[in-house]
Amino acid sequence: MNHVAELRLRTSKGDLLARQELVQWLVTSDSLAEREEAMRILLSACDRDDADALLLHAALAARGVGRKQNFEDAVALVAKAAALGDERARGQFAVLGGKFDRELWFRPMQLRQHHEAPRIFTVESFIPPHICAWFVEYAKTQTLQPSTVRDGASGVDIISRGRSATGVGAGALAPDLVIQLTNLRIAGAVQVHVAHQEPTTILHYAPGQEYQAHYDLIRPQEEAAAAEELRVLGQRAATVLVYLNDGYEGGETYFPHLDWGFKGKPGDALIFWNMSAAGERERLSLHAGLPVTRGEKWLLSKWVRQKPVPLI
Ligand SMILES: O=C(O)CCC(=O)C(=O)O
Repeated sequence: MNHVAELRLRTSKGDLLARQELVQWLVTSDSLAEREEAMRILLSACDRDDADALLLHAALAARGVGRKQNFEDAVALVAKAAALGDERARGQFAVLGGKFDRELWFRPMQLRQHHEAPRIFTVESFIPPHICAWFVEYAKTQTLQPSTVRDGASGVDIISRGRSATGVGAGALAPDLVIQLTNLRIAGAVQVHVAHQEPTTILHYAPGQEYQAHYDLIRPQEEAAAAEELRVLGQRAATVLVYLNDGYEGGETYFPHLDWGFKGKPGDALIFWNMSAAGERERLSLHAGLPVTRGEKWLLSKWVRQKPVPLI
């Protein structure tokens, strides 16, 4: 039995987790009939006051997946889930200020350029501190996993001493409107459609933890192992880092070839292009998260691909 057939069966037996996953698979299907089926299943669960369904619907409304994009609808769906007593929804609703604040999420941003090759920019107050706090709280409610790096020879993600932070991911259809709106703001900053984004990662560095100098792009010697990935997704064209807290020492993001580093205030963003505008690898994009020497560092990390990334 294929995965979707199995999810259908489990859903028919009342498995709510399977239903959420089934909706995600069907809503991203190439088949119109399956996308319509997804929305029928989801809307009927929303009508039954199912908070999980309402939060997933809110994420789809924000992304414009399976339905028309509408941010006011998205907030209304979160409000309904919050009124039902769902804790995650209450948290999202509170942090959103109970409304869709277009001024906050889509306000113009000032990119300050620091380097030409690679193109490196910073944005002050990219998101406000209370949204940063939301991300940190979100991560704290999840089980932080050891971060991984790509093994150049096999192309497989492995745990490495060179990347000692832990982290938690949130996929493209994460039922969290704050994450969805932040992704759209990131898309605005890099001027690349949100569909090109890899999942959001929230990284946590304890004292002594670091991310040693590395490239986010796939290097020539890794191309063979990553051939299929390159064909489907292209390179990691850009990296966006949003600093989520302060009060720690060390932990600067540092570019050794440029002898330049940045450590943002909570809500500041660092944007750098691993690929040049002409589509060449940026050799000087080598960068590191220097060891944290005191306190803890929380960071939102987003990689933006040259091609759209499957939603699930
Ligand atoms: O922690 C940092 O400042 C750097 C993170 C990083 O290099 C990455 O996520 O690619």
